[in-house]
Amino acid sequence: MSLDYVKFTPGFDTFMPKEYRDMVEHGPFGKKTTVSQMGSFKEILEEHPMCAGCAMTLFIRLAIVAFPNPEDTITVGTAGCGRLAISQAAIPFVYGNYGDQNGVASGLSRGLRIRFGDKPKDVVVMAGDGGTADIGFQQVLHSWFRKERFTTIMLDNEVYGNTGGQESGMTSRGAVLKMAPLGKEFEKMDMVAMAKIAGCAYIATVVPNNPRRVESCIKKAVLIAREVGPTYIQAYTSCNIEYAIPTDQVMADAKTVEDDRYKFAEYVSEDAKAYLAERYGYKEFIQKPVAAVTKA
Ligand SMILES: Cc1ncc(C[n+]2csc(CCOP(=O)(O)OP(=O)(O)O)c2C)c(N)n1
Ligand code: SF4
Repeated sequence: MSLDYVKFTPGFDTFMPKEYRDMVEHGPFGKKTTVSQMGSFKEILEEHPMCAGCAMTLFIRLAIVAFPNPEDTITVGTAGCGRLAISQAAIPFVYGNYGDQNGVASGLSRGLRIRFGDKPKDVVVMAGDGGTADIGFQQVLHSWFRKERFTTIMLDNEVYGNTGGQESGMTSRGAVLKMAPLGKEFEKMDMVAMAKIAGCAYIATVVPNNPRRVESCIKKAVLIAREVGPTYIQAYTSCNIEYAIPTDQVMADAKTVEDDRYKFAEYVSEDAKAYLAERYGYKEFIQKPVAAVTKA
């Protein structure tokens, strides 16, 4: 895991498939590519088997473009739709049992720190709302309380999409789904509040409509997790199949949901602000000098 792992092995370069060649020659490894440049470089995730128009796929694609050091990043996932795309990306992906992702990521992140010392190796979990808030809930919460330094991203499509439409803890109250025909009885879980109580150093809620915002959140979350503490991003990534959203209205739906109940919100701890300012030059977090108090 470094720039070396994407180089051609001497003697084999002429035999490598075109896709691989493109990735080495025109991929984002070792460069500072941004979402604004999408279309001008070979992306780490391009082809995938997700449903046409799936907003989750767009979000995953944006998230991967936003990784600050993709050549030094390992993604961790679990059962659910998202892994179908993440596993097609040209960076390492670890797949645990359903719900194990934050336990796996804890061990991986600790091991990488022992093995590579100061050289950052970023661990990013991406899992569905069922994997994060239901089946993996205990491991997610414990990784946060233990201050494990990696990023957790919930791909919140508010349903078990991969298994055909069961309600999850993140489904809104009253929502009717194929396998919840009477409507969900309980409120959507407040995972953001839980992340705050558990001591996450950075928390954000986003929708995929604003690629630059997604990029900014992912970058901050990954950088903060390197040294300060756990970080959490909750992304509304609608399931157009289970919620019957016509594919040409997926983005309009995301905008409506954002305005209605999924507003962009960001929490950055004081330690994380100082770290981003000092280490990475984030101007918005540079402390302004306190004006001197003069006695009359
Ligand atoms: C231990 C275990 N239980 C159940 C399953 C079946 N299963 C696979 S994906 C899934 C639901 C995924 O829902 P979510 O995590 O919300 O992700 P989505 O598919 O909606 O992205 C379930 C129940 C499994 N693979 N392993
Ligand atoms: S079932 Fe839903 S979440 Fe899964 S790939 Fe299809 S649209 Fe996306």
